[in-house]
Amino acid sequence: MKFRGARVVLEALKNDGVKAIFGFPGGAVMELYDEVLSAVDAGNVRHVLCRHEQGVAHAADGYYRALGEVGVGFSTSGPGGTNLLTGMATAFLDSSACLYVSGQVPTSMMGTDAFQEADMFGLTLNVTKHNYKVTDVQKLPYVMKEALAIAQTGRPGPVFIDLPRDVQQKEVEFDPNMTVNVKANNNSLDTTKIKEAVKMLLQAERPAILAGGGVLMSGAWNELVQLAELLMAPVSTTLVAKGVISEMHPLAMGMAGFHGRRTANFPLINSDVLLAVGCRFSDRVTAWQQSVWSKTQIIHVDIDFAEIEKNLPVDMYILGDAKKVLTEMLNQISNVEMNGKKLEWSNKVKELKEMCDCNLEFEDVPIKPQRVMRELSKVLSNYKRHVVTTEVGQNQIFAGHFLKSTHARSFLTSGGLGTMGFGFPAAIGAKVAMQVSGQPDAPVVDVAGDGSLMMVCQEFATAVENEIPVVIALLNNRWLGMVKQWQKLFFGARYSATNLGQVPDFVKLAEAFGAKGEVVVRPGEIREALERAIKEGVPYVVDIKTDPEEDILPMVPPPKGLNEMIGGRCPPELVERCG
Ligand SMILES: Cc1ncc(C[n+]2csc(CCOP(=O)(O)OP(=O)(O)O)c2C)c(N)n1
Ligand SMILES: [Mg+2]
Repeated sequence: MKFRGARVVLEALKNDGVKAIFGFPGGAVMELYDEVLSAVDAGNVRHVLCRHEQGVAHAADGYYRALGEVGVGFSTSGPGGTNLLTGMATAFLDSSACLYVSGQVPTSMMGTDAFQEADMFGLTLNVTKHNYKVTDVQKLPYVMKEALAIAQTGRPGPVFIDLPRDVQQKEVEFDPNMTVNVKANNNSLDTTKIKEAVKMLLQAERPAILAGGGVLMSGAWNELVQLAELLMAPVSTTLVAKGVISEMHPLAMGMAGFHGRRTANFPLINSDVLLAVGCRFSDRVTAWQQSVWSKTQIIHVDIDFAEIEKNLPVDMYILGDAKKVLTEMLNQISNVEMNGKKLEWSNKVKELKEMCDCNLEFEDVPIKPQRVMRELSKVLSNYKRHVVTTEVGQNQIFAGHFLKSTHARSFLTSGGLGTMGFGFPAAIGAKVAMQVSGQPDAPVVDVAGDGSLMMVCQEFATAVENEIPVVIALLNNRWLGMVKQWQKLFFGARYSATNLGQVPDFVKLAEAFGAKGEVVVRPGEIREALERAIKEGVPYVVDIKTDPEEDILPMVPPPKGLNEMIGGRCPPELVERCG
């Protein structure tokens, strides 16, 4: 069939099963948006008009993270494209499969500093897995197919297409069954190495597992839990992988890293064999002293060879998709005898976990953020499927520590780039994902900070207008709390530019957009307010006045290692045992 370029984009998306597009139009995508209208009218796809292209980018990312299907975002050229960049970098650092398409000035005008011309190809080079500038419509069908495949094959990542206006207008033959050849390094597994790794883990006295985002992306969470149970190995997760093992599971130790839990860090550096799956040993996880990791023999499983020993030396690596590798490990596990001492270790870490499951029933006013997480966990435990997103700052780390995530793809956060303003649009994307996949009643809650929410509060309009009932659990401390915490701890409490002063009345703000909200000042009111917000079925902000003096601790102070955490409310016997 012959189509104009703009239609080819929509046809290729339909062909790939894409059910939603997030976008914001403009002069350079007039044809593309003309085709969006036809596709929407034909019932092929839903289009969500966001109110800022950063919102577009994060919403597409949130959609992917919640559903595991490619997130798609459209923008116009120039400022539309540059507004996407932060979201693209966010998706890139957390390996989200997204496809972003921007319009571009006509090919005849490229390089003339034409109106709304920005070199998006150049600008996106370093924040995408792959990018294209399509100047010949004949190439567009293949590019569309290949771009979708690259985003979703192997280690996922965002792909960008720069699409000049005349390429959208010209016609080309489109064959929906055209095949593309995208190679991923997940084809042949090194079974000998896997056998050896299984042997090491079975013979270990103190095995441990560190699970990263790769476990989510490959859908390997069941295999992970099965392996952990067979090995009696505690599982710590990175921040983005929260939920790959239910945090109610006795072997789930929580979020690791320099802002992580003592109980999650302890097994990483005190195990004799550590299996790290789908993680990249980012500086957030390793902290600043790598030598403390040298006591353990590390087996690193990753799909991306570039991650092997990029950040931390390892003793063995296995290249491959996490699900395939873990499945093969499970196949081989009966071959070797188990080291009997495992039970002792397993009981010890379980004991630590229980010790660390501290009382969060704070009655204080202003409210302690820990109490909010406790109440939110309780409310969400009534819903088998739910999604929590976070902004960035203390709100994110309080959620990382104290929210009990119970299933995969239920905790979406900007781990790599740490982008304030991610949570709200990502929640919108996640809720759309729930809606288009037949789970419209799954609650989606953004754990927000006041500073972060102000960066993207125009998206209330998106949520209201498109009937996307997300809930914002706002930890309103009137500060850029995390930066303030660092100033308190490491800069002699010299608070430079972190007091937000007069923050808006967030309930009125929500109401101005047609959303709803309420203020919560007492801990006893949190749960009912959250329940009301979820049941209301409209975008809803629960504006919780929290204590600006409550820091999120423990943490590793720079330039220390994971064994030197400071602060926190952990019981002294736990501190003594974990360090
Ligand atoms: C876009 C962006 N700008 C600046 C920062 C640096 N930063 C990290 S946390 C933080 C404070 C966030 O404040 P708020 O959203 O109120 O969250 P809180 O820490 O108070 O919970 C800042 C400014 C960032 N992460 N992202
Ligand atoms: Mg704040």
